[in-house]
Amino acid sequence: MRTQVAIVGAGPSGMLLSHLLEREGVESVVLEARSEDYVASRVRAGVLESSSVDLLRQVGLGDRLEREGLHHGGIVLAWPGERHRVDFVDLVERGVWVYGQTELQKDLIQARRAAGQQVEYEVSGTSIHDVHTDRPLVSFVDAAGVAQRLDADVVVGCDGSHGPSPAAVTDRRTWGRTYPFAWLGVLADVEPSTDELIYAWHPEGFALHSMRSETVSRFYLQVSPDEDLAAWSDDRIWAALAARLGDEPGGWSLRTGPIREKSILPMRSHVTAPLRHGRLFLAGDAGHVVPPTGAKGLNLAIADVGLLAPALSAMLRRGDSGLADTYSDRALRRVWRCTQFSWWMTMMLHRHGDDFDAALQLSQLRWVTASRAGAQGLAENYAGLPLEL
Ligand code: RFL
Ligand code: PHB
Repeated sequence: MRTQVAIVGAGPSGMLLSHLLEREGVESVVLEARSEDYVASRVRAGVLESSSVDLLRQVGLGDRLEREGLHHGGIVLAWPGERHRVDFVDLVERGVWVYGQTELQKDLIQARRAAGQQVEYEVSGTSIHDVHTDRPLVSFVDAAGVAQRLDADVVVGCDGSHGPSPAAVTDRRTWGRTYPFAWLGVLADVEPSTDELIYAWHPEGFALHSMRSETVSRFYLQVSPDEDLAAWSDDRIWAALAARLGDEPGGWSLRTGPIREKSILPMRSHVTAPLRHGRLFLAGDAGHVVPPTGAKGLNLAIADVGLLAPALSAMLRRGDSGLADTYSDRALRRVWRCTQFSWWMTMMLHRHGDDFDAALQLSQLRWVTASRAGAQGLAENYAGLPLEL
């Protein structure tokens, strides 16, 4: 097989890149290790920044998002006895959209299918070769078990943090942090008990109340990284959520309902640089991972491919490699901003250390909610910065 851009990974970064390239008149083939059903039903992120939504709208992917997505003008920060709204629209004149990554993934799959895009699902043995020549290639075994070879002008690794492409950047430098806690994620068929997301600090650990629709709620609880999921019955989950989110007789109360899915997610920060090695480029989680507290991972994946698609188009259609040469530096500026913000939100909200750390966290929460300057910093980062920083 031969194409202009070989894309490894059909998650949001790979599928959106393929969509953007087609609009630029550049052909691609997408290779994916999992099945289409698996990719379309993975429960993951839920929050889109306004710049992500602007990009999706501009390229014809905003219709269902605008119909079914929930526009939120702020978030609530809570700790025992206190609840404060951070009003993004007032502070930075933009909000965010709650729209599940699953839904965006379905929109991407549908748009690529309508365009006749070649996506090879259930491939194995993906291996990237010759990235220092102008004819790089990807070898793989297709779903029928036949060995294949895809020749391309450029290969883009959109294969997440466990795929083969990050390791193919042999001169890379990496930075990382593994946090001493994890999230227990819960999806429940119950009407949300709040209009906006609640991020709660609590002596027993962080809790987050998010949502997917008017009938589906999403929750997270801070747990230990080696937590046994079997130790968390539905009753224990609801009791912990009620306590940490601040359910009080006569005050705010948590609605409960059937739990559809629960899983444990490790939390880490990780950055790889550069995001280019010869004719191999990295985008999305293949280049960087953030803890989910700042709701940035999916947005960074969207921003990366928003920078990469015009760069590849200029390189492959006009022989102008200027934007491709600066892609890594431009993308990494935003990656480090979001890495710092995600680390900061994580360290402010999760229980760790001793009572001194807890007192510092509470002081910071009070400042961020009482001072306009403090709140504005959070709002500007959470609601999203412009594509180019
Ligand atoms: P993905 O989505 O991991 O897709 C990579 C794809 O590559 C495939 N692959 C291979 N394909 C071919 N050959 C191989 N050898 C391959 N190896 C792997 C994989 O099967 C997969 O389909 O990366 P991408 O596209 O870069 O997208 C990144 C986002 O998925 C991720 O950053 C977000 O989900 C992170 N995240 C959140 N981000 C936000 O912006 N807002 C949020 O609210 C938010 N919440 C979350 C999150 C991530 C979570 N989890 C589970 C990690 C909440 C959670 C719980
Ligand atoms: C989600 O709804 O899955 C979600 C929302 C906000 C976060 C992380 C995850 O910070």
